[in-house]
Amino acid sequence: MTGPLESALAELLERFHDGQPVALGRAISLVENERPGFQDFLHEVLRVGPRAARIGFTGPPGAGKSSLLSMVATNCRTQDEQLGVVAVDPTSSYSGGALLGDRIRMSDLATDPGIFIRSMATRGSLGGLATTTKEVLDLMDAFGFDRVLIETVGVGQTELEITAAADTVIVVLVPESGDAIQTMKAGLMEIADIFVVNKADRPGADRLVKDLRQGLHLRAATAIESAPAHHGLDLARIMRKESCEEPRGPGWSPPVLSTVAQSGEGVEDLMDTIKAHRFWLEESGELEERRRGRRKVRIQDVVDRELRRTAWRSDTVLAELDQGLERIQKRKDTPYSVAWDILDRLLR
Ligand SMILES: Nc1nc2c(ncn2[C@@H]2O[C@H](COP(=O)(O)OP(=O)(O)OP(=O)(O)O)[C@@H](O)[C@H]2O)c(=O)[nH]1
Ligand SMILES: [Mg+2]
Repeated sequence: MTGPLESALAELLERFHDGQPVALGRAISLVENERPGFQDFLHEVLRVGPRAARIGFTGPPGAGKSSLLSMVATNCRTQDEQLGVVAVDPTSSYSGGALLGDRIRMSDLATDPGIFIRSMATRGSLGGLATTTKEVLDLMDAFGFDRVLIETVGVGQTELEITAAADTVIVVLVPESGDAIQTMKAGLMEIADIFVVNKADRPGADRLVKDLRQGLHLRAATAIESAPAHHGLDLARIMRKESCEEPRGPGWSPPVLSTVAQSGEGVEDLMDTIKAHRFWLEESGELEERRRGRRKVRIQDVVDRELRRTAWRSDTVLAELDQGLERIQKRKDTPYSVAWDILDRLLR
Protein backbone atom coordinates (compact mmCIF):
# COMPACT_ATOMS: atom_id res chain seq x y z
CA MET A 1 0.00 0.00 0.00
CA THR A 2 1.11 3.52 -0.92
CA GLY A 3 4.34 2.29 -2.47
CA PRO A 4 5.51 3.52 -5.86
CA LEU A 5 2.99 2.99 -8.63
CA GLU A 6 3.49 0.09 -10.95
CA SER A 7 4.51 1.38 -14.40
CA ALA A 8 1.16 1.03 -16.19
CA LEU A 9 -0.54 2.97 -13.39
CA ALA A 10 2.20 5.59 -13.32
CA GLU A 11 1.60 6.12 -17.01
CA LEU A 12 -2.15 6.34 -16.44
CA LEU A 13 -1.55 8.90 -13.70
CA GLU A 14 0.51 10.99 -16.05
CA ARG A 15 -2.24 11.00 -18.66
CA PHE A 16 -4.78 11.71 -15.92
CA HIS A 17 -2.82 14.76 -14.78
CA ASP A 18 -2.53 15.72 -18.41
CA GLY A 19 -6.32 16.05 -18.52
CA GLN A 20 -7.08 13.23 -20.94
CA PRO A 21 -10.72 12.15 -20.56
CA VAL A 22 -9.83 8.61 -21.65
CA ALA A 23 -7.45 8.40 -18.71
CA LEU A 24 -10.19 9.58 -16.37
CA GLY A 25 -12.46 6.85 -17.73
CA ARG A 26 -9.75 4.23 -17.18
CA ALA A 27 -9.05 5.53 -13.68
CA ILE A 28 -12.73 5.26 -12.82
CA SER A 29 -12.87 1.67 -14.03
CA LEU A 30 -9.74 0.89 -12.04
CA VAL A 31 -11.41 2.19 -8.88
CA GLU A 32 -14.87 0.79 -9.58
CA ASN A 33 -13.50 -2.69 -10.07
CA GLU A 34 -11.01 -2.35 -7.22
CA ARG A 35 -8.26 -3.61 -9.49
CA PRO A 36 -4.75 -4.06 -8.04
CA GLY A 37 -3.13 -0.76 -7.19
CA PHE A 38 -6.35 1.29 -7.15
CA GLN A 39 -5.71 2.59 -3.65
CA ASP A 40 -2.12 3.57 -4.49
CA PHE A 41 -3.51 5.42 -7.47
CA LEU A 42 -6.04 7.27 -5.30
CA HIS A 43 -3.29 8.08 -2.85
CA GLU A 44 -1.35 9.84 -5.62
CA VAL A 45 -4.45 11.56 -6.98
CA LEU A 46 -5.52 12.89 -3.57
CA ARG A 47 -2.24 14.71 -3.07
CA VAL A 48 -4.03 17.66 -4.67
CA GLY A 49 -7.52 18.99 -4.06
CA PRO A 50 -10.36 18.88 -3.42
CA ARG A 51 -11.00 21.84 -5.68
CA ALA A 52 -14.28 21.32 -7.52
CA ALA A 53 -17.62 22.63 -6.32
CA ARG A 54 -19.63 19.48 -5.72
CA ILE A 55 -23.38 19.70 -6.06
CA GLY A 56 -25.63 16.78 -5.19
CA PHE A 57 -29.20 16.29 -6.42
CA THR A 58 -31.27 13.84 -4.49
CA GLY A 59 -34.95 13.08 -3.99
CA PRO A 60 -37.60 10.50 -4.81
CA PRO A 61 -37.67 8.61 -8.14
CA GLY A 62 -38.95 10.67 -11.02
CA ALA A 63 -38.86 14.01 -9.18
CA GLY A 64 -36.96 15.61 -12.04
CA LYS A 65 -33.43 15.37 -10.64
CA SER A 66 -31.89 14.64 -14.05
CA SER A 67 -33.93 17.33 -15.78
CA LEU A 68 -32.87 19.87 -13.19
CA LEU A 69 -29.26 18.73 -13.25
CA SER A 70 -29.25 19.16 -17.04
CA MET A 71 -30.58 22.68 -16.69
CA VAL A 72 -27.94 23.57 -14.12
CA ALA A 73 -25.23 21.95 -16.25
CA THR A 74 -26.32 23.86 -19.34
CA ASN A 75 -26.28 27.06 -17.33
CA CYS A 76 -22.75 26.36 -16.05
CA ARG A 77 -21.60 25.62 -19.58
CA THR A 78 -22.58 29.10 -20.70
CA GLN A 79 -19.91 30.28 -18.23
CA ASP A 80 -17.53 27.89 -19.95
CA GLU A 81 -17.13 25.70 -16.89
CA GLN A 82 -15.87 22.15 -17.27
CA LEU A 83 -18.22 19.67 -15.66
CA GLY A 84 -18.17 16.16 -14.33
CA VAL A 85 -21.49 14.37 -13.79
CA VAL A 86 -22.01 11.19 -11.77
CA ALA A 87 -25.41 9.55 -11.76
CA VAL A 88 -25.90 6.85 -9.18
CA ASP A 89 -28.63 4.33 -9.78
CA PRO A 90 -29.47 2.31 -6.70
CA THR A 91 -31.65 -0.25 -8.38
CA SER A 92 -30.17 -1.06 -11.73
CA SER A 93 -27.73 -3.89 -12.19
CA TYR A 94 -26.32 -2.21 -15.28
CA SER A 95 -23.46 0.18 -15.17
CA GLY A 96 -21.70 2.48 -17.57
CA GLY A 97 -23.42 3.76 -20.66
CA ALA A 98 -26.40 1.45 -20.40
CA LEU A 99 -28.27 3.91 -18.22
CA LEU A 100 -27.60 7.00 -20.19
CA GLY A 101 -30.28 7.60 -22.78
CA ASP A 102 -32.67 5.52 -20.72
CA ARG A 103 -33.43 6.42 -17.12
CA ILE A 104 -31.24 9.45 -17.15
CA ARG A 105 -32.51 12.18 -19.40
CA MET A 106 -29.24 13.85 -20.05
CA SER A 107 -28.67 12.88 -23.65
CA ASP A 108 -28.19 16.50 -24.69
CA LEU A 109 -25.30 16.79 -22.28
CA ALA A 110 -23.68 13.58 -23.43
CA THR A 111 -22.53 15.10 -26.72
CA ASP A 112 -20.88 18.15 -25.11
CA PRO A 113 -17.10 17.67 -24.84
CA GLY A 114 -17.04 20.04 -21.84
CA ILE A 115 -19.07 17.53 -19.81
CA PHE A 116 -17.93 14.12 -18.67
CA ILE A 117 -20.83 11.87 -17.62
CA ARG A 118 -20.53 8.63 -15.72
CA SER A 119 -23.33 6.42 -14.49
CA MET A 120 -22.81 4.00 -11.67
CA ALA A 121 -24.98 1.31 -10.21
CA THR A 122 -24.90 0.65 -6.49
CA ARG A 123 -26.16 -2.88 -7.16
CA GLY A 124 -27.53 -3.23 -3.65
CA SER A 125 -24.65 -5.33 -2.37
CA LEU A 126 -23.40 -5.01 1.16
CA GLY A 127 -20.85 -2.48 2.21
CA GLY A 128 -18.12 -0.61 0.44
CA LEU A 129 -20.11 0.54 -2.56
CA ALA A 130 -20.77 3.99 -1.22
CA THR A 131 -17.05 4.28 -0.61
CA THR A 132 -16.27 3.34 -4.21
CA THR A 133 -18.71 5.93 -5.50
CA LYS A 134 -17.15 8.59 -3.29
CA GLU A 135 -13.74 7.60 -4.60
CA VAL A 136 -15.01 8.11 -8.15
CA LEU A 137 -16.18 11.58 -7.10
CA ASP A 138 -12.68 12.29 -5.82
CA LEU A 139 -11.26 11.24 -9.19
CA MET A 140 -13.63 13.60 -10.97
CA ASP A 141 -12.69 16.38 -8.56
CA ALA A 142 -8.96 15.82 -8.92
CA PHE A 143 -9.25 15.67 -12.70
CA GLY A 144 -9.85 19.41 -12.57
CA PHE A 145 -13.52 19.98 -13.33
CA ASP A 146 -14.87 23.27 -12.04
CA ARG A 147 -17.97 21.49 -10.86
CA VAL A 148 -18.97 17.93 -10.18
CA LEU A 149 -22.71 17.23 -10.24
CA ILE A 150 -24.02 14.11 -8.56
CA GLU A 151 -27.46 12.56 -8.90
CA THR A 152 -28.68 9.96 -6.44
CA VAL A 153 -32.18 8.71 -5.78
CA GLY A 154 -32.89 9.46 -2.15
CA VAL A 155 -34.07 6.06 -1.10
CA GLY A 156 -31.61 4.59 1.35
CA GLN A 157 -28.64 4.95 3.62
CA THR A 158 -26.10 4.33 0.86
CA GLU A 159 -27.56 7.12 -1.21
CA LEU A 160 -27.61 9.51 1.73
CA GLU A 161 -24.00 8.65 2.36
CA ILE A 162 -23.07 9.41 -1.21
CA THR A 163 -25.00 12.64 -1.01
CA ALA A 164 -22.86 13.65 1.96
CA ALA A 165 -19.93 13.73 -0.46
CA ALA A 166 -21.40 16.89 -2.04
CA ASP A 167 -20.71 20.40 -0.74
CA THR A 168 -24.18 21.59 -1.66
CA VAL A 169 -27.07 19.16 -1.39
CA ILE A 170 -30.21 19.95 -3.36
CA VAL A 171 -33.24 17.93 -2.34
CA VAL A 172 -35.72 17.77 -5.21
CA LEU A 173 -39.34 17.11 -4.29
CA VAL A 174 -42.58 17.15 -6.26
CA PRO A 175 -46.19 17.62 -5.21
CA GLU A 176 -46.76 13.89 -5.81
CA SER A 177 -43.89 12.79 -3.60
CA GLY A 178 -45.84 13.23 -0.40
CA ASP A 179 -46.03 15.87 2.26
CA ALA A 180 -43.41 17.69 4.25
CA ILE A 181 -43.75 15.27 7.16
CA GLN A 182 -42.69 12.36 4.97
CA THR A 183 -39.68 14.34 3.84
CA MET A 184 -38.66 14.88 7.43
CA LYS A 185 -39.06 11.19 8.16
CA ALA A 186 -36.93 10.18 5.20
CA GLY A 187 -33.99 12.08 6.63
CA LEU A 188 -33.95 14.48 3.70
CA MET A 189 -34.55 17.47 5.95
CA GLU A 190 -31.22 16.94 7.66
CA ILE A 191 -29.13 16.78 4.53
CA ALA A 192 -30.72 19.53 2.42
CA ASP A 193 -28.89 22.79 1.81
CA ILE A 194 -31.47 23.82 -0.76
CA PHE A 195 -34.99 22.49 -1.29
CA VAL A 196 -36.46 22.52 -4.76
CA VAL A 197 -40.12 21.81 -5.32
CA ASN A 198 -40.05 20.79 -8.97
CA LYS A 199 -43.03 20.30 -11.29
CA ALA A 200 -44.40 23.57 -9.99
CA ASP A 201 -46.71 23.47 -13.00
CA ARG A 202 -48.71 20.79 -11.19
CA PRO A 203 -51.29 21.28 -8.45
CA GLY A 204 -50.12 21.10 -4.87
CA ALA A 205 -46.70 22.68 -5.43
CA ASP A 206 -47.46 25.91 -3.55
CA ARG A 207 -48.83 23.96 -0.64
CA LEU A 208 -45.68 21.82 -0.42
CA VAL A 209 -43.46 24.92 -0.56
CA LYS A 210 -45.44 26.44 2.30
CA ASP A 211 -45.39 23.28 4.41
CA LEU A 212 -41.68 22.78 3.88
CA ARG A 213 -40.93 26.33 4.97
CA GLN A 214 -43.06 25.85 8.03
CA GLY A 215 -41.41 22.52 8.83
CA LEU A 216 -37.98 24.08 8.53
CA HIS A 217 -38.95 26.91 10.85
CA LEU A 218 -40.27 24.51 13.43
CA ARG A 219 -37.20 22.37 13.20
CA ALA A 220 -34.86 25.31 13.65
CA ALA A 221 -36.82 26.48 16.68
CA THR A 222 -36.84 23.05 18.29
CA ALA A 223 -33.15 22.58 17.61
CA ILE A 224 -32.27 25.69 19.56
CA GLU A 225 -34.72 24.97 22.38
CA SER A 226 -33.68 21.39 22.95
CA ALA A 227 -30.00 21.91 22.36
CA PRO A 228 -28.79 22.65 25.90
CA ALA A 229 -30.14 19.40 27.27
CA HIS A 230 -28.56 17.08 24.75
CA HIS A 231 -26.16 18.95 22.56
CA GLY A 232 -24.34 21.60 24.50
CA LEU A 233 -21.67 21.81 21.85
CA ASP A 234 -24.14 22.14 19.01
CA LEU A 235 -25.85 24.99 20.76
CA ALA A 236 -22.51 26.70 21.23
CA ARG A 237 -21.98 26.33 17.51
CA ILE A 238 -25.39 27.67 16.60
CA MET A 239 -24.95 30.61 18.94
CA ARG A 240 -21.51 31.34 17.59
CA LYS A 241 -22.83 31.29 14.06
CA GLU A 242 -25.60 33.67 14.95
CA SER A 243 -23.45 36.11 16.83
CA CYS A 244 -22.53 39.14 14.72
CA GLU A 245 -19.14 39.50 16.32
CA GLU A 246 -17.97 36.11 15.17
CA PRO A 247 -15.90 36.18 12.00
CA ARG A 248 -17.57 32.96 10.82
CA GLY A 249 -20.77 34.73 9.87
CA PRO A 250 -24.37 33.64 10.23
CA GLY A 251 -25.63 30.10 9.66
CA TRP A 252 -27.43 28.88 6.62
CA SER A 253 -31.14 28.14 6.59
CA PRO A 254 -32.16 26.02 3.61
CA PRO A 255 -34.28 28.04 1.20
CA VAL A 256 -37.25 26.43 -0.53
CA LEU A 257 -37.46 27.20 -4.26
CA SER A 258 -39.85 26.06 -6.92
CA THR A 259 -39.01 25.11 -10.49
CA VAL A 260 -40.39 23.70 -13.68
CA ALA A 261 -37.34 21.82 -14.89
CA GLN A 262 -38.83 21.15 -18.31
CA SER A 263 -39.23 24.81 -19.19
CA GLY A 264 -36.36 26.15 -17.09
CA GLU A 265 -38.64 28.24 -14.91
CA GLY A 266 -36.95 29.02 -11.60
CA VAL A 267 -33.57 27.69 -12.69
CA GLU A 268 -31.94 31.11 -12.59
CA ASP A 269 -33.03 31.49 -8.97
CA LEU A 270 -31.59 28.10 -8.27
CA MET A 271 -28.25 29.12 -9.83
CA ASP A 272 -28.15 32.23 -7.64
CA THR A 273 -28.92 30.17 -4.55
CA ILE A 274 -26.22 27.64 -5.42
CA LYS A 275 -23.73 30.49 -5.72
CA ALA A 276 -24.90 32.03 -2.44
CA HIS A 277 -24.49 28.71 -0.69
CA ARG A 278 -20.98 28.32 -2.08
CA PHE A 279 -20.10 31.76 -0.84
CA TRP A 280 -21.45 30.93 2.61
CA LEU A 281 -19.58 27.60 2.67
CA GLU A 282 -16.30 29.32 1.94
CA GLU A 283 -16.78 32.34 4.16
CA SER A 284 -18.13 30.53 7.22
CA GLY A 285 -15.45 27.85 7.29
CA GLU A 286 -18.16 25.24 6.81
CA LEU A 287 -16.60 23.99 3.57
CA GLU A 288 -13.38 23.11 5.34
CA GLU A 289 -15.34 21.53 8.16
CA ARG A 290 -17.31 19.36 5.74
CA ARG A 291 -14.17 18.32 3.91
CA ARG A 292 -12.54 17.42 7.19
CA GLY A 293 -15.57 15.32 8.14
CA ARG A 294 -15.38 13.52 4.81
CA ARG A 295 -11.70 12.76 5.24
CA LYS A 296 -12.40 11.24 8.62
CA VAL A 297 -15.11 9.00 7.17
CA ARG A 298 -12.79 8.00 4.33
CA ILE A 299 -10.06 6.92 6.71
CA GLN A 300 -12.58 4.82 8.62
CA ASP A 301 -13.96 3.37 5.38
CA VAL A 302 -10.54 2.37 4.11
CA VAL A 303 -9.60 0.76 7.42
CA ASP A 304 -12.92 -1.17 7.38
CA ARG A 305 -12.40 -2.27 3.81
CA GLU A 306 -8.81 -3.35 4.39
CA LEU A 307 -9.69 -5.29 7.52
CA ARG A 308 -12.42 -7.14 5.65
CA ARG A 309 -10.15 -7.84 2.72
CA THR A 310 -7.25 -8.97 4.88
CA ALA A 311 -9.54 -11.24 6.84
CA TRP A 312 -11.46 -12.96 4.11
CA ARG A 313 -8.55 -13.35 1.72
CA SER A 314 -6.30 -15.03 4.27
CA ASP A 315 -6.06 -18.82 4.03
CA THR A 316 -5.26 -19.03 7.73
CA VAL A 317 -8.38 -17.11 8.64
CA LEU A 318 -10.53 -19.18 6.29
CA ALA A 319 -9.08 -22.38 7.83
CA GLU A 320 -9.79 -21.03 11.29
CA LEU A 321 -13.35 -20.28 10.23
CA ASP A 322 -13.83 -23.86 9.03
CA GLN A 323 -12.36 -25.33 12.20
CA GLY A 324 -14.51 -22.95 14.23
CA LEU A 325 -17.63 -24.24 12.50
CA GLU A 326 -16.68 -27.78 13.51
CA ARG A 327 -16.16 -26.73 17.10
CA ILE A 328 -19.51 -24.94 17.14
CA GLN A 329 -21.16 -28.12 15.90
CA LYS A 330 -19.60 -29.99 18.82
CA ARG A 331 -20.85 -27.27 21.17
CA LYS A 332 -17.32 -26.30 22.10
CA ASP A 333 -17.61 -22.80 20.67
CA THR A 334 -20.10 -20.19 19.54
CA PRO A 335 -19.93 -17.83 16.54
CA TYR A 336 -18.73 -15.19 18.99
CA SER A 337 -15.79 -17.10 20.39
CA VAL A 338 -14.71 -18.07 16.86
CA ALA A 339 -15.01 -14.47 15.71
CA TRP A 340 -12.90 -13.29 18.64
CA ASP A 341 -10.23 -15.88 17.86
CA ILE A 342 -10.11 -14.65 14.27
CA LEU A 343 -9.92 -11.01 15.35
CA ASP A 344 -7.21 -11.90 17.83
CA ARG A 345 -5.11 -13.42 15.10
CA LEU A 346 -5.71 -10.51 12.72
CA LEU A 347 -4.91 -7.76 15.16
CA ARG A 348 -2.05 -9.46 16.94
N1 LIG B 1 -44.76 18.45 -15.57
C1 LIG B 1 -43.47 18.43 -15.33
N2 LIG B 1 -42.75 17.34 -15.63
C2 LIG B 1 -41.44 17.33 -15.36
C3 LIG B 1 -40.78 18.44 -14.78
N3 LIG B 1 -39.48 18.15 -14.62
C4 LIG B 1 -39.32 16.90 -15.07
N4 LIG B 1 -40.50 16.39 -15.55
C5 LIG B 1 -40.72 15.07 -16.15
O1 LIG B 1 -40.68 14.11 -15.11
C6 LIG B 1 -40.13 12.90 -15.59
C7 LIG B 1 -38.95 12.47 -14.71
O2 LIG B 1 -37.89 13.40 -14.87
P1 LIG B 1 -36.39 13.04 -14.56
O3 LIG B 1 -35.60 14.28 -14.71
O4 LIG B 1 -35.95 11.86 -15.31
O5 LIG B 1 -36.53 12.66 -13.03
P2 LIG B 1 -35.46 11.92 -12.09
O6 LIG B 1 -35.74 12.40 -10.72
O7 LIG B 1 -34.10 12.10 -12.61
O8 LIG B 1 -35.91 10.41 -12.26
P3 LIG B 1 -35.11 9.09 -11.81
O9 LIG B 1 -33.65 9.33 -12.08
O10 LIG B 1 -35.70 8.02 -12.67
O11 LIG B 1 -35.40 8.91 -10.36
C8 LIG B 1 -39.73 13.14 -17.02
O12 LIG B 1 -40.74 12.66 -17.85
C9 LIG B 1 -39.63 14.64 -17.10
O13 LIG B 1 -39.88 15.14 -18.40
C10 LIG B 1 -41.58 19.59 -14.46
O14 LIG B 1 -41.10 20.59 -13.93
N5 LIG B 1 -42.90 19.53 -14.76
MG1 LIG C 1 -32.61 10.66 -13.06
